[in-house]
Amino acid sequence: MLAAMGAWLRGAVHVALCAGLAACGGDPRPQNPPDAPPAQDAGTRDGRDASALDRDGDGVPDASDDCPDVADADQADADRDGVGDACDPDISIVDADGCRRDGREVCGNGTDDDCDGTVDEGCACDPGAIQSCFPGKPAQRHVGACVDGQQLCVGAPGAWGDCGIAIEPGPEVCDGLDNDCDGAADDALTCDGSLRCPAPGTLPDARPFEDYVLDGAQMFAGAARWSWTITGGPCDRLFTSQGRPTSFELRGGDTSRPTFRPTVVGDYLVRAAITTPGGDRLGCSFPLHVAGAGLRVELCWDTTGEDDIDLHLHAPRSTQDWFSADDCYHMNCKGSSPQRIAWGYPQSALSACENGPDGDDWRALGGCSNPRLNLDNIDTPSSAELITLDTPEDGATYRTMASYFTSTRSETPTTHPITNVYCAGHLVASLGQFPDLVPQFEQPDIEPYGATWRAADITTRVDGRGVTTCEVAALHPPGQTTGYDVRLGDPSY
Ligand SMILES: [Ca+2]
Ligand SMILES: [Ca+2]
Ligand SMILES: [Ca+2]
Ligand SMILES: [Ca+2]
Repeated sequence: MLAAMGAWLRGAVHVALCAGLAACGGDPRPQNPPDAPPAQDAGTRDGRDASALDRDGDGVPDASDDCPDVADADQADADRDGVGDACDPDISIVDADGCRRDGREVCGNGTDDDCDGTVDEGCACDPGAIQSCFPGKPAQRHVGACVDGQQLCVGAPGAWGDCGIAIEPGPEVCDGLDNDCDGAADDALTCDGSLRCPAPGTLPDARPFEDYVLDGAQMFAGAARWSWTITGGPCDRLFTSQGRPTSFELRGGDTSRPTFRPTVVGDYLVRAAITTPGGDRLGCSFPLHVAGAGLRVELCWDTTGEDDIDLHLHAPRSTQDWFSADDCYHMNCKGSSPQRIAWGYPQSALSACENGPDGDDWRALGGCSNPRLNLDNIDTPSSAELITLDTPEDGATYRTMASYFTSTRSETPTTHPITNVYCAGHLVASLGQFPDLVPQFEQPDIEPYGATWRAADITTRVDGRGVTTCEVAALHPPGQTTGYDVRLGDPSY
């Protein structure tokens, strides 16, 4: 999947480059090369002097600009053919590291095109959007052990934040991998082959609610002490920062064969630290993908275990109030719920849910409902809430909402919820993360519910192979273009 995303992103780079150049695939030569005789008519229809025109605004008049449609104030022309480097098809726009010679950062590609160490800086984005990114040199992206991270769009107007949980190029070490991402594994080293770390994309995917054994013996066969750590998505990072348990389990983290058991899909980063009896310290870092079709919405908050916040997902083509049959929530969407929603979606195979909470109830129902509330914080304290819809419709829009039900704290309690949207196993949006916290999300004891946060409208597209992609539109207070739509005691859609 990472490879597929890489191909997609490389495609995006190409499109963006073409959009940025005057004549991708056409004749890039300037209309008036610098050595051409002056045009007969130097005037324009509005009477201005054509010699003063400067279409790309780089300070060099078009008549003498070696790239009149691409800003290149320095007029660099390495091969001296009269066509500036910035638009010359004879010269690659990028150097050997993949860095752009014109110093331009191309937006929306998750690549550090200008090689200044930050990715897509100065680019507009929708707050809460997530994109794959790579903080190393562009030529190292998707090469060897290098793996993309993710960056979150924050603030208003939005700007891309740090590119987190990527695997960046590092010094070459004996591990069977290409650590410096130059295309050759263990190059310039003499290795005995005792350490073999998994290359990106070579491990089978994990699945929610299923045990996944990480086999250290495949990496290092000798006697050793082991220590494993796994970094998960936004909710797990929130829980970890607060010293709370994560949504996933890692059993036997000090053995050579630990078991990982995730609840939510997405990209995880696994690290194994190995200490040999002689005191040598070895290590492997690699991505592990937890796969899952369709749409998943996850909700967590910073006071989990003390406050009961409930996740809701609304049926498409309906504006019925929340807490109705058109709302998937704890009263009708769990295996053990007293009522059962009927949105007309087929059940998924039992294996998709029977190993999670309410397993006996799902088995009694003969399958996993769609959508379903897989995780309810009231049953699984200290975890996130999760709604799964394996079979979303093509072109349907689902609204997600968080409702502050109750708190064990005595004062008017405030909390900070995060809503994450995953499509086809990939995190595509995360709303409410620091520093864009949801304000005034509190429980002032308004019956029958306190604050409600309508987080996003998610429109799903399902292609001919059944693969879901999503467009996530964050919701704002009525009549506003920024901020969070938080209301008190209001069940309306
Ligand atoms: Ca940059
Ligand atoms: Ca870029
Ligand atoms: Ca190498
Ligand atoms: Ca290596």
